[in-house]
Amino acid sequence: MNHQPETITIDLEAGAFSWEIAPGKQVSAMGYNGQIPGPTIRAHVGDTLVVRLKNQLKEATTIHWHGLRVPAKMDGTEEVQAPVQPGETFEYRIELTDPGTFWYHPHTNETVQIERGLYGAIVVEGDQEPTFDADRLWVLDDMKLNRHGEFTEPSWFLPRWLERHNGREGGAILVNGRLSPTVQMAAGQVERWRFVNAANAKYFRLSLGGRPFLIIGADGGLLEQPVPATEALLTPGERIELAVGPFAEGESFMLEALPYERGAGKGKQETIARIEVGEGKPSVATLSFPLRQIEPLVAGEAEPNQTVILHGRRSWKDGVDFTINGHMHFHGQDVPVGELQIWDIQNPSMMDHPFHLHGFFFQVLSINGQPPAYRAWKDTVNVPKGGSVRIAWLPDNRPGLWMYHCHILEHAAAGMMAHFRVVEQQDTFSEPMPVHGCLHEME
Ligand SMILES: [Cu+2]
Repeated sequence: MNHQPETITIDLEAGAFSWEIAPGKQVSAMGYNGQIPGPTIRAHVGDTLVVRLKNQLKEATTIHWHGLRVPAKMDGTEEVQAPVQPGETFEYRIELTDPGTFWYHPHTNETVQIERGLYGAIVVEGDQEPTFDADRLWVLDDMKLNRHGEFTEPSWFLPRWLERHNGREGGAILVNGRLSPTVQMAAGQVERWRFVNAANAKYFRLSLGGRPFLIIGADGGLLEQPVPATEALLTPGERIELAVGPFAEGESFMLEALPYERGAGKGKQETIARIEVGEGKPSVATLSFPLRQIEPLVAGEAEPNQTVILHGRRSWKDGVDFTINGHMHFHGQDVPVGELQIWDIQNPSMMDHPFHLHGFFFQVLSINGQPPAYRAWKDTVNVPKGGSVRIAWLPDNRPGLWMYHCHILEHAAAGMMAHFRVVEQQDTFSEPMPVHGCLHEME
C-alpha cells in the first residue's frame, strides 16, 4: 500500500495552566495546547511535519524532536537556534523518514519545563505495520508534588544538590497526564502498547503483574522478531513497544513499575495503571515474521574510534557536577559524514546513566562486553553503573551541530552533556566550533 505524502501542519502553544491529574486534584502545569501530554502527532513515513510553536510561557523555550532524523537546524537545541522568547513563534519543518514511536519536548530549562508537563508523543506509521486489535499509547511520567499538590521546591531537608545528584523523581505517576487510570480492554484481543518515558529521572521497570508479553519495538521502530518477556526496563527518553494479550473476561491486573536499583536508592514497587478485561471481541491481530529487517552496522569485532566517559565529581558550589570525558558540557570531536562510528561509552560512576544521541539511530553492540538481547535501532540506551556500552552509528549526510547527553535531565543540566559537529569530509579541519552553549563551563 503506497501512501501519498502529505504536509501535516500543527500549531503548538506552550503555556502554563492548571491541569487536573485526578478528579479534584489540580497542578500548576506547563504543557502544549492546554493539555498533558501535548497533542499526539500521528503521521506516515514520507509526510512532512510543519509545527508552528508559539511561546506563551513567561520564559524561553524550544522543541527537540526526540528520535526523529531531523536536519541539524531543526533539532531544537540552543546550539542550533535562538531560544523562542515569550510571545515569539518558531516554525519547525521535518520530513518523516522512519516509522516508530517518538516524542517532543523542550531543550531549554528542561528540568522544570518537562517536569511540569511540556511533552507529547509522535507516532509515525510505516508501509508495513502488523495488525493489532488496538494501538494504545502510554506516555509515562512522575511528578514530584508536595501534600498540597504543588511541585516541590528545594528545602533544607531536601537540598538542591540531592536532586541534582539523584535526578528528580516523584511519587505521582502519570499515564497520559492522569494519575493511576483504569484501562478497559476486551477479552481475546491482542494490543500494541507504545510506551514513552517522559520522566526527568525515573526508570520504569514495567510488569503486567508477571504476565508474559512480547517486546516488538524500541526507540527506532519495530524489532526483527518479537522477544518474549515478563518485564521490560524503560529509562528516561526511551520508547518500547509491546504486544499484550489476549486476556480472559473478568481478569484484572496492575501495570506496575518494579523496583530498580540505578544507584539512587532501591525504589519500590509502584502501580502505573489498573487493567480490567471486559467482554470478549473477535481478534483481527496478525503478526507476520520477520517484522522488519535490521541490517547489522558491524559484522564481527569492531575497534572503537571514540571513548565517551560518563562520570561525576564533587563540587564546592553545587555538591556534585557531572562530566563527559572530564568536562562539564564537553566539546566532542568532529564526526565526518559517512564514517562508521564505534563509540565505547564507559560509566565508572556509581549510578546508571541513560545515554541519548540526538538525530541519529545507533545499534548496541555490547553491554558490559555481552551482546544485547536483540538488535534494534536505538537513540537512548542505559549505561549501567560501573559498566560500559559499545554502540555503532553511521552519520548520514546531515552536517551541523549535534548533541549527546544523559537523559536524566538534572544530570544533563549539571554538565553530563556534549556537543559535536558532523562535518562534510573536506571540512574536518575548518573553523572552530562556536562555544555559545558553554557559557556556564566551570573549567
Ligand atoms: Cu545521568
